Amino acid sequence: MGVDELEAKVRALGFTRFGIADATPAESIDAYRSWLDRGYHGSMDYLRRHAELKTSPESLLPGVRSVIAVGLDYYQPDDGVRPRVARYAWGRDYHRIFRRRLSRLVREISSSEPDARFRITVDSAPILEREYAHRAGLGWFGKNTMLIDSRRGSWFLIGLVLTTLELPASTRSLGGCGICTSCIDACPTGAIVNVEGAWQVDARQCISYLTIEAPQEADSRIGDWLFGCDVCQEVCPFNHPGPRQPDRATPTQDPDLVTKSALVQMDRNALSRLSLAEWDATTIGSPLRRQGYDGFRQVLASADTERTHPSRDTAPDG
Ligand code: B12
Ligand code: SF4
Ligand code: SF4
Repeated sequence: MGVDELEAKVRALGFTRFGIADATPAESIDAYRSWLDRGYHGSMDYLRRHAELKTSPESLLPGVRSVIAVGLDYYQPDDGVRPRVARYAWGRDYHRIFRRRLSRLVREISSSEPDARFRITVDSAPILEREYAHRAGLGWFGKNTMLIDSRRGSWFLIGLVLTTLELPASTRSLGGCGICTSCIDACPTGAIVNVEGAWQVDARQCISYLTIEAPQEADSRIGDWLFGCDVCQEVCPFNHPGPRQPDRATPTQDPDLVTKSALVQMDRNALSRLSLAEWDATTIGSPLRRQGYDGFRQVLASADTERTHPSRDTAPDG
């Protein structure tokens, strides 16, 4: 199958970014290890357990030759609801969206390539997703550690398909932050740290981790966030449209993302009345389920909706 045909299939499935990387070993494994050695992963023990597997995609799919990287843009303007939920979690769970669509992609490719083997990874598999997406041309690493595309910004999620097919690699993304430090200045908890000249996120300080992975009682660091955090993307100039980059921060039209789950639209009073049974019913198929009911209650009790910081989201209708 040719690359143009492959890209057409990927885009027909609703993905908005596409590229191919060679499946050679990870180049940034030392940076990853140094992040672990500093303890920046906090209680996410699986990240340490996976470290050896992450050295090469070969450990996930023996005989792998290529990595197909796809991206899904999810931006929507700030809806004013407080406490806040990070935008990636407004719609259906992206793990499910990617798995369903990528399984279909694999079936379609297999019909013309019956001997090829595949492995889909979305978020939790032991592979450095951003590195392979970078090598596939989807973006470069910003100081906030997000993968950023100069033309279209960083509001996109990543999925990979490892395959034994030999496909021509795309050109890597070029770009950089220059002298900008907006995300570092704006991060409410100082989670973006410089380690020997490179920028890393100390997850233990990151509101995304504090609200989703390790909720605690009375944690004032989380500000007005209920789930995740978008601050270091909201302030990034690459996420603001300009005369020559009108495609940045274009609101998604994807049907799986635009329909917001009910919990995302509730104010503090409505949230505090949610019983376990109601929370359970409301979070089916939503990323918010990962928090667990106890975590949700702890974060809600900690979230300070009076101490809001103004959103610096300058999307046209935001
Ligand atoms: C653990 C994790 C977290 C942790 C730690 C985040 C972090 N920055 O490390 C927490 C819970 C805090 C988190 C938060 C978020 N996450 Co997260 N997370 C992950 C996960 C599972 C692993 C990331 C990881 O390995 N971190 C360790 C550090 C060391 O990796 P790193 O910062 O990317 O560092 C690399 C670069 O520095 C790179 N590098 C730097 N320069 C160069 C140059 C070259 C040439 C190369 C090759 C490499 C390179 O080398 C390092 C190692 O690879 C990935 C999925 C996956 N399996 O990869 C998603 C992932 C990174 N998360 C994602 C998202 C969307 C988020 C949030 C925006 C969610 C939210 N709104 O709350 C926030 C963003 C916070 C932030 N600023 O990073 C997306 C990122 C998409 C994108 N466009 O970049 C991913 C890829 C999930 C996905 N499948 O879409 N996340
Ligand atoms: S997601 Fe929020 S807390 Fe985490 S690094 Fe970005 S701005 Fe800081
Ligand atoms: S806000 Fe500035 S420093 Fe941070 S990632 Fe964006 S361009 Fe880079």
